[in-house]
Parts: sequence; C-alpha cells; structure tokens
Amino acid sequence: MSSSVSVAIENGVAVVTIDNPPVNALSFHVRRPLYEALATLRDDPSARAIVIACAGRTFVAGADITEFGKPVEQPELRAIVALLETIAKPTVAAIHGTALGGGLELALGCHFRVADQGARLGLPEVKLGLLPGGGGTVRLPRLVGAEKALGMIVSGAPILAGEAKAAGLADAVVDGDLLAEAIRFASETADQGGVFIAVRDRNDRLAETDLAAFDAQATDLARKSRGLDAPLACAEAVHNAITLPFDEALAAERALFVKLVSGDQSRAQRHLFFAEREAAKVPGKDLQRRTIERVGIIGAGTMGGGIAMAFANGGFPVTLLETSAEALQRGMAMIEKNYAVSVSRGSLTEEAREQRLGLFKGSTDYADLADCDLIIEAVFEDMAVKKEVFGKLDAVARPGAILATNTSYLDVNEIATSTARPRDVLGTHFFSPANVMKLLEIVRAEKTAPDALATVADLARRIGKVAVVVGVCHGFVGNRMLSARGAENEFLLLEGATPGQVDKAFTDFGWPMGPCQMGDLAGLDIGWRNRKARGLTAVIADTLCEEGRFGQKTGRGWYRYESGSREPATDPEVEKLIRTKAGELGIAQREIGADEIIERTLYPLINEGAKILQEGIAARASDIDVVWVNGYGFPIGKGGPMFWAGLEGAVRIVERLEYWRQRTGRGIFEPAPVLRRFAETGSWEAVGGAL
Ligand code: T1G
Repeated sequence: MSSSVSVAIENGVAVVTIDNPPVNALSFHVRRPLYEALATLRDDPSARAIVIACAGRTFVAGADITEFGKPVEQPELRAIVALLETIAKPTVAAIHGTALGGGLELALGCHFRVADQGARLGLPEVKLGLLPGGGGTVRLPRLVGAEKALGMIVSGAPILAGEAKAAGLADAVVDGDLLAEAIRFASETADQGGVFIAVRDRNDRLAETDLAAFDAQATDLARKSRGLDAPLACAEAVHNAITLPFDEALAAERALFVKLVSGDQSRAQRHLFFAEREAAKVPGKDLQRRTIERVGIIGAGTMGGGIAMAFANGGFPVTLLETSAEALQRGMAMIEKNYAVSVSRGSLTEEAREQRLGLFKGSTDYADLADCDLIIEAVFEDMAVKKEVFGKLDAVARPGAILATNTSYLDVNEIATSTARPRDVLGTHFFSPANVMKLLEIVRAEKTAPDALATVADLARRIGKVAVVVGVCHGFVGNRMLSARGAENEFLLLEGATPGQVDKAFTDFGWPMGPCQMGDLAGLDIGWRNRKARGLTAVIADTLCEEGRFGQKTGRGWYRYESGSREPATDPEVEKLIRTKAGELGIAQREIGADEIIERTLYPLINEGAKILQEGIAARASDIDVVWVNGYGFPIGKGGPMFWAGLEGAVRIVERLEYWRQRTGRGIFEPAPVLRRFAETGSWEAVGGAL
C-alpha cells in the first residue's frame, strides 16, 4: 500500500481510504495505489463489497489541478472508473465534504453513493475552462436526467446531499457516522445479492429526455457563455450522452477535454483559481489571527449598509452606527428592503431574512462599539471626516480591535495618524454593492500589523469575498488602473469613435459592458464630482453632466434610456455634441477601429499594473488579475490584465505603447520599466510579481 491509499477488510467489506491532504485531490501518487487496490479487491473473495472513503475534511475534490499542462502519468482517472465498472460486487462511495469534479466522477464509477447530509456534490470543471473529463458528462445524465445534468455541468454549481438523493445521484443520505453507515449499506447490499448495474449501463433516465427542451436549455446557456468555450463544450458533451452510444459519447468527451485543457481560456481560468488563493496569503511566519466575533460599521448609507449586510450574511452580529436616529432608520429600512427583495426573488428564505436582521443592533453612540472586534467606517469620503471618526474610535475601541476604513482612494497612512494604534489600522475597500461584489481590497498601511492583515484576509473568505492585499496609493490597485484604462476615452470620442463603438470593442473583448455604459450605470455625476475635486476636466463628460445627463438615473447619459428601460439606445444628440466639441477643439474626426480602442485603453491598463508592481503596491502580478476579474469584470477566459499581457504579447504591447506615445505625446503610453522587463523575460517574477 501507500501513504495515500490504505485498505482494510472487516466482515467482508473492504474499505479503501484515500488520504491526500488538503482536499484528497486525485494526484498521481493517489491514482496508482488506488487502481492497484481496486484491481486486487475485485478478485479477492474475502471482500464481498467495497467502500471508497476519504480521510480528512472532504471526499475527493477533483483531479489535481497542478498536474494539468504536465505529462500525464498513468493510470488516469478514466482507467480507474473503467476498472470500477468491471467489479461485480457492490461498490459504494462514502461522501463527506465536497465530491467535486474527478471526485464525483470516481463516485459515479461506483454502483452506489452514500453521502453525509452536509456533503456537496458537483462538477465544477467549467469554472476552470474545462468539462468533466472522467466520464461525468455521460454518467451524471444517466442518474439525474439530461436536463438536471446539463444545468449542473454548465453552471459548475454543486448540490447538497439531500438534493442529490432526490435527483437520483445519491442512494442514501446519512446523519451520523458516515463510514459505519456506508459499510452497513455495502454489507446489506452484498447480502441481498443480485446483479449490480454500473452507471454506464443505466439508460432509463436518459430515455425520458425531451430533446427539444434540452436543446432550448442548451441554447439559452450558450447565449450566456460570453465567449467562453467550456460551457459550449459541456452542453455538447451532455447532448452526446443522450444521442450517442456510451463509448462514443465517452470518446467525444475526451476529445473535447483534451482540446480545452490545452487552450488559453482554461490556462487563464486555472491561473485565476490559484491566484485567488495566493492573493489572500499574507507573508509572515505563524501569524496568529485575532478573534473577530462582533463587527461595528459606521455609516448606514449605501456602502455602510452593504458592508453590514455582507457581515450579517456571514453570520456576524453587527452594530450599525449612524449620526442620528433618522439616518439609522433610513439605513435599516434600505437593508430590510434589500433582504425583502432577495426573499421575493427566492434567493433568500424568510427564515434566513429574519435570522440576518436579528444580527443587527443600531446605535448613535460610539460607546456601543466598545465590544466590537473589527470596526469599519464607511462615512463621507473626506479626510477630515475620516480622521475625526478614527480619533473617536481610538477612544472607545477595545485594545486589539481592528480599525478599518472603507475609503476608496484616501491615504490610509494619514488616517492611521489620527489614532495611537496605527498597527490596528488598515483599509477594507469594498466594491458597491458591497453585499454583492466579491472583491475586497485590504489596504496595508505602513504600520499595519501583519496579524491584523491576516485576520481580515481570513475573514474575507468567511463573508464570501475575494481578498487582495494592496498598498497605499491613490485608488490602490483597481481604481488607479481604472483611471489609466479610461484616460483615452475622451480622445477616442473626440477623434471619431462613438460611445457605441467604444463599448462594442469592450464587449467583443469579453467585458460585460463598455466604459460608457458602465458610466451611465454608476452615474456620470460621480466621476464629475471627483474631477472637480481634483481640478480635472473631461470636455464631453463634463458637458453631459452640466446638461443633467447623469446616465440611467436621469434617463440620459452617453445613451438614452426609454422610461424604465436599462437598455442603452444611441443618442444622436450626444454624437452631435461630440462632433461639435471636436470641431471647437480643431480635432479632425476619423474612423477608429476596435483594435485601436483596445490598444489605447487596455494597454495603458497593463502599463499601470506594471507600475503598481514596480512600486510594490501589489505583491504579485496575479493579485492584479484577481482584482480585475473580481472587481471590474475582466473576462475570466483571459485571466486578468497581467495574464492576458502574456497572451497578447508584451513585446507588441511595448511597441504599440511607444507608437501611441510618439503619436500623442501623452505620458500614459510611456512603457514602464517593469513592462519592458516582462517583454524581455516573459515573466513578471523579475520584479517580485509572481505570475
Ligand atoms: N487540485 C489541486 N489543489 C487543490 C485542488 C485541486 N483540485 N482543490 C483545492 N486545492 C488546493 C488549493 O489550491 C489550496 O492550496 C488548498 O487545496 C485548499 O483549497 C478530471 C478535470 C475543495 C471547495 O475544481 O473548489 O477534476 O492555497 O483554499 O476554501 O473531470 O478547494 O492551501 O496551497 O480552496 O476549503 C475539479 C477545486 C478539478 C475543485 C475547498 N475540482 N477546489 O475549498 O480550500 S478538475 C475543483 C475547490 C477535475 C476531472 C476534472 C476548493 C474546495 P493552498 P481552498 P476551501
């Protein structure tokens, strides 16, 4: 045997235990002994039944993602599943934690699946730009039906054991000693005797398929795939399961898998999987986490209310502080309305709504924050106001409490000077709506204690956020780069591109929407206020705002919005305004293609990311990718701006930046030394920015 796989036979039931921390991934050093153990047990008369179980916190969570892109070592998972299906005696998978991807496919090779009631079962390969490559697309439909299988495989979302039982995926759900129950199930099944039919030979559920409904579902899912290949491949593979003989469908699945796994999109999405986990890691040996049980939020406006909801959603009691009872009441009313909307949409149960609202305590007295372990201010974005708040916090917060500012660009170092405990001060930059958006930039000030950073980074995951530790600069990582991405917008429009052409270049690239539509959604007045505060102008955007065109909220912005609609419609008045402004400035208009739009927006985005790396504001290039994918909708199939720079070709990016620098004279196009270095070496590591 091996340290990763052990076998014990008791009362005629063989238990094969996989032990490969942390998630029992099917690494090569697991697959080989697992195959050998099953081959032996198949022919061992002392084993009347076989149970496959896992040590540790979870059943097999999938193939070992770190092995992709490397030479494949035999046996592959497919061979293990095929071997399982030659075993005549009952085989049972004992599932706890998460049976995901190859883990669920291993379980599908068994005759039966016994799951702990808290277990989750799913095929999330699509999130890695893949499809189930171990037979999941042809076996899962045979148990749950083609339409349920299609939904699970294209969404990648796992289901709970109870739902799995109802769907026919799990044969028993256990509340108690899973292994004992699985062994009993196996033993009793063996005693009953009979023929145990492998999943591959079960076709009754498939026969029920309404192919027209299936195809309609697949078409709808494809429409939402936004340029990603994997969802389409998943749908094709499940369609094959319905229409082709098993072995042909299995071979077709393999061909689709091989194509995806070597493609850029899957490489990009696998990069993001590991990047998200790296981004939350705070350097420092044996960092102790502080205990966070109660959270205080100052400010019950849009941001404060959203942040408070994020913590309540994570099960934390929240003290919500406002300056007056009326303001507090308004804030709570908005929170209650948000929860009511979720209940009406069916995304939240009434019970959960009550439970979450029960976690809130309102106050207008700072003293009520004394029992909070983390206090986050989300007050007006003004340095003097924030320093006053932190001065008060310094007086009331308990020793060791973490004091966080939700500022989106102010200097956290300066804010920290208004307390006697700068080690406890950091930034928690949430993105609006804070109860929905996943990205959380954790701002590390000069004196922030590493354990405070590590505590908040761990906490982020508990409230469903993706944390990235960033340094102090104007706009931190995301908003600073957003400025760079938008710096050329006005020039592009004045020189002849229409808002629709700019936005189409972005959506064709894979963004959910372009900068003009995004501005109309957020409100053009926000940028207008920021520009005025910093003495900046934008000739077209300022004029739109002066005319009251703030975007969707006023029915007009870059686009027109018919009453109630959120769909942007071209506005001839705006295009006329742009031409007029261009004429006043003596700028000749011309046709501007999508390539030029991308070069003049996304290359400066990458260049700014390189500067951020150079300045140490981000520890890794992959951290920047995590920010942009989770905070701004950068297409996951391109892996984030820094990963995409490698796909696009850094040499070309540098050359084109130099071209636009020459042609426009604008500094935003001056290639950063770190970007030049990346073009030379092909690696961001040269500057400590590991990719
Ligand atoms: N392979 C390698 N490492 C993995 C891994 C995997 N499948 N899953 C997790 N890890 C590492 C992770 O990088 C981290 O490492 C540590 O384990 C803890 O993970 C053939 C082709 C299981 C829900 O997509 O969803 O099977 O940072 O921080 O929050 O058809 O991990 O500690 O060094 O996420 O408790 C399909 C991916 C693979 C599941 C646990 N399976 N994993 O979450 O811990 S493709 C997946 C997860 C496949 C087959 C196909 C989660 C989790 P480190 P963690 P967690």
